[in-house]
Amino acid sequence: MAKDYTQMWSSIGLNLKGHDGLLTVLTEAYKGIYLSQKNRPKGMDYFDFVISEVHGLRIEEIFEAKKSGKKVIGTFCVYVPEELVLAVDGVCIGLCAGADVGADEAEKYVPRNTCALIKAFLGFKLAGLCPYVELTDLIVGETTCDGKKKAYEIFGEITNKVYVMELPHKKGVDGRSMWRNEIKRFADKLEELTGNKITPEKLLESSRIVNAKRKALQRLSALRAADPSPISGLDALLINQVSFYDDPIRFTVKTNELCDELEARIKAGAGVAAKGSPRVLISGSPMAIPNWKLHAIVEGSGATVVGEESCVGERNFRTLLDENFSSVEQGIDKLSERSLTVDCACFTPNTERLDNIVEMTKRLKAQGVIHYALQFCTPYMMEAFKAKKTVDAIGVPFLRIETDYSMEDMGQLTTRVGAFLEMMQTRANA
Ligand code: BJ8
Repeated sequence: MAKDYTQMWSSIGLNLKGHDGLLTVLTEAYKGIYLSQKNRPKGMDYFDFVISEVHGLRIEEIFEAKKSGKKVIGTFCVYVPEELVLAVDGVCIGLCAGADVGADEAEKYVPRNTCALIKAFLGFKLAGLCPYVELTDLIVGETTCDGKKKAYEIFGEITNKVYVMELPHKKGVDGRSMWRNEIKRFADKLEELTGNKITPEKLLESSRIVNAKRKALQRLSALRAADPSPISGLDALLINQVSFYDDPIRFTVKTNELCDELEARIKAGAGVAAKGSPRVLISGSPMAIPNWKLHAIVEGSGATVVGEESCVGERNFRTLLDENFSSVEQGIDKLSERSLTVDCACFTPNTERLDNIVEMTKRLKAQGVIHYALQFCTPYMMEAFKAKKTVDAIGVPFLRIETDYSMEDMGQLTTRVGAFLEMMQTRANA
């Protein structure tokens, strides 16, 4: 980090010693996993910079935004519409955490057998290590999986700023109408919090900003279909992770610039691996920053990850919002319709996800699918059964992995992934 931010971190009550330790570990991990990659696009310099300033410059920017009267809204789920936050001039920040931090503290509140993502967001707060949580004015939870639902009650007691949206678990008429009401209630809540009225013009403007971000991510995703892929899965994952907390307009510009470079690479036949290298699709639970574990194993074993069927991946940007509305009420209808196209395993039935796995496997020319579930993530662990059946039916090899954020199983996972890639190649060459 270029600047000394100690004063800023201290003013928001971070645990300075623990925070220094965290940044040291993160910097080392980033060097080892990211900066050691060969043949990276030049456009990744921006994302490297963002990571190097993840608790520095970006926090300073958010501080400045707060000073100018803006409110900061933290979210944990792609069902929560960012458009509404931007329409009240708010700053929207994803708060999911992807590192094994503060688990001992978290386990004083939640059972050991809780998924790592939940333990990490509780752990980061309890250990005083997350500047984003400290800067939020409102933290938005949602009734998705049972673990999150109950964890938000605890998080609410700890932070006093949790607001929960009730997400249905079926997409029938009643579910749709309930979710539409919830989005309206959230819009009212944001207006009350910020004192800003949502107008059709503001909602349209914010919809264009978020749609432009989605389009840039769609473009990046499409380019990964090239053989060889012009970008590593690790770098693409990082960009998706950064999309949850960077300034959306700047992020879109930088992602599009990177895509221009990737298009030139494809034209020149250049990529991150040799043409014909093994290609893998990863499908399942979201990988919050800095969870790079599985991608690092797969790419360290000689394959390229060509897509993420995940919320930190296509589930987040697959569908654009229909901007054809002229009133706030119509806009809310569109927001609710769009978000219900997201195929989270918390829904039943959830056949769209199976269709999307097949579509992505074919479009991205993946020769194998690795199903990734965080340990104790019941929705995705359960859905792995149907995912396997679906992928088996199209004759593509399938590997099911359940893991957490610890490094203890790295050796075992590397062996399993290595054997899977060998089998995948044998089949591809048959
Ligand atoms: S739309 S995937 S972001 S809920 S990993 S906490 S599901 S036990 S994160 Fe998610 Fe929204 Fe669905 Fe996406 Fe629970 Fe599983 Fe933990 Fe999870």
